[in-house]
Amino acid sequence: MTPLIENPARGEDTIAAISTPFGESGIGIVRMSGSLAESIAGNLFRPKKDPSHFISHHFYYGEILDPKSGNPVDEVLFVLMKSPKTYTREDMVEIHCHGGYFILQRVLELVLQYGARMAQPGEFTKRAFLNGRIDLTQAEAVIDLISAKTAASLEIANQQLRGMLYREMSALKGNLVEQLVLIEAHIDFPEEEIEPISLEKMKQDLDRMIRQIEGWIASYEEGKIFREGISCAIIGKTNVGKSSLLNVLLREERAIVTPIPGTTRDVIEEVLNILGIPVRLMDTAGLRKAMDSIEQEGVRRARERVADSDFVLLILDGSRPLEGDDMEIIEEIKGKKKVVAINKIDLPLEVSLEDLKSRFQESPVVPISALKKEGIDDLREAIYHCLIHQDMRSSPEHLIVANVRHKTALSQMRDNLSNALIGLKKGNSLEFIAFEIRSALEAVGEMVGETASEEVLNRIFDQFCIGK
Ligand SMILES: Nc1nc2c(ncn2[C@@H]2O[C@H](COP(=O)(O)OP(=O)(O)OP(=O)(O)O)[C@@H](O)[C@H]2O)c(=O)[nH]1
Ligand SMILES: [Mg+2]
Repeated sequence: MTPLIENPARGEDTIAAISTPFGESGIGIVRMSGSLAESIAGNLFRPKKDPSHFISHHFYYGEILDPKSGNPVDEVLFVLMKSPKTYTREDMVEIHCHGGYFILQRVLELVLQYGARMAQPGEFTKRAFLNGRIDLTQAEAVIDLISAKTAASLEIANQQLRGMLYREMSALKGNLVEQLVLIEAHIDFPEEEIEPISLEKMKQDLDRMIRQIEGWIASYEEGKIFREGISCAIIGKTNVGKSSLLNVLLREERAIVTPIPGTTRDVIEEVLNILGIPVRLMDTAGLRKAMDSIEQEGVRRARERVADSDFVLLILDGSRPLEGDDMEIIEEIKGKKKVVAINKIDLPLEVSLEDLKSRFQESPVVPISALKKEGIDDLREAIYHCLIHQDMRSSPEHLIVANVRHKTALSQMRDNLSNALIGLKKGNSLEFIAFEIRSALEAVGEMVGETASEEVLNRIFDQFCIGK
């Protein structure tokens, strides 16, 4: 091992952090990255069998000792990963300790004492980006991966982490550079006019790129649904089975269900996963002319939630003809995105499904029985398709944009390229066209991080946890 360094040279920037969550756990990991990582660890780690040198990417069993007292701090597994095949592309060390708060703190203190400095949030990933292992969109995908709440949001994050967005942007950049070179050649030699064929091809290429970018922008709205989830109020008059449906969807007896109209007073809120979409579902008081002040407040809150929610699940009781309260609610939520469930189909039907389907032409109408748990899968499907138009489950290779920063950059590119295309059609000066294409290229550079400002980088990496 390398000799002990008590006072390492300043400026050698080796970072360290506890990379596992705070609290007690089976294992906890202290991680370091930087040129001093190996020598710092060499002061503290005593392997069970002393190897002549540590082989990169191999685990060693041993102890962390406090070098001053010689006392053991913990029994650990140690791994050294030599640059460049590491997360940050720098030398890295991981010390796998027992996952106790004081153990990890002590090991961290020791590595800091021997020359590492505390890592900032996301600094390991920032180094991976600055050292060119990943682009900015892949760094952002790491945050999404860690915070993914459903399988679908995980899939989108993974797609981005594998570099799909980056590859599309690189291809786009290649195309734009080609156009720019052509245009600039004509700006430099104005006596040579662009041939009509080249001009036509340029227009076609721009048009194709604009359409492709527009497709990605459209995927943002749907991607956002997977990433951030969506809120949905269950509404209907009293006693139609709203609370029963909430319980069935949650697969637990969360809300009180009774045959007495006006059972639910307060709003009951739970998050559930509907085919990969995190849905914040709110059971509300039945809407009717309230009997007492508590119920009045419940109805007021129900209306408030309806107004705030992204879409509503309207429940009608199929075992009774529609009545005044139903009509009022239907009128109230006219403009709202909704799915209509006709409940209690286990009883003789008193409504016509055909009539209801023609009444709600814009929204799916699904017959269900919350009591017998019938039609619930159909309802889940209907909610999914009401929100998501392209089936992402069956096309994992279809690029989904799920980040507002990316969407903003894409909108900028689309606007620049549209201006360039219009300019070409109108016969504007080539300088103007070149300017627009250059602006689009800047937006690409900003998106993948080639030209992103320090402020943008800080904003992104500040969202990370320490140790990632
Ligand atoms: N037959 C039948 N009864 C149902 C069904 N769903 C709910 N019910 C019954 O209808 C009654 C009211 O159900 P709830 O789930 O409390 O209805 P709600 O809409 O939440 O009622 P409020 O909270 O009072 O507005 C209960 O007796 C349920 O068992 C169904 O699919 N079929
Ligand atoms: Mg209820």
